Amino acid sequence: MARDNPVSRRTALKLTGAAASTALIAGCSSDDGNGNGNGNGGGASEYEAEPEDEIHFEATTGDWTGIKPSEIEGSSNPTLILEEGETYYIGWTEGNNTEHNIEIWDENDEVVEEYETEEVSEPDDDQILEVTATSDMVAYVCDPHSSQMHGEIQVE
Ligand SMILES: [Cu+2]
Repeated sequence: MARDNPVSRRTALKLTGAAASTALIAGCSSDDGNGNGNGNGGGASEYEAEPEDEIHFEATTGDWTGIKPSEIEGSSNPTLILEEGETYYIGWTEGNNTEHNIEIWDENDEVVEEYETEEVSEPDDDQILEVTATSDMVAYVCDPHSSQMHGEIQVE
């Protein structure tokens, strides 16, 4: 028993060290994100949409960059706050000659209803989804670039 104590204390110290450096890293990145309300030098990092809003993005492969409304102009993957049962027009109107689409996902990364578009390199009106907000919606995503072009949806 007496022999075990130093070992477990050392293990505990090691774990504490790892946890401490993780906390440091997390602290740094959250500072970057919160410095002036957004991390990207653009518009707001979240947007409480009005019913019937047209919410347009540029598909850049690296992210969804907000075009309109003006609150999200330049924002990278801004969080969209929607009201349950209200309708919004969400999509992309500019691209970078790479194939993109837009889909609305639930928490299991499944498309909600049929809120998805064809993959195209030049956006047209078909890349705007008419979305009636439901509580299972959690993200708007480009399927081929779902790790980068991935914005959060909150339905209230
Ligand atoms: Cu894409």
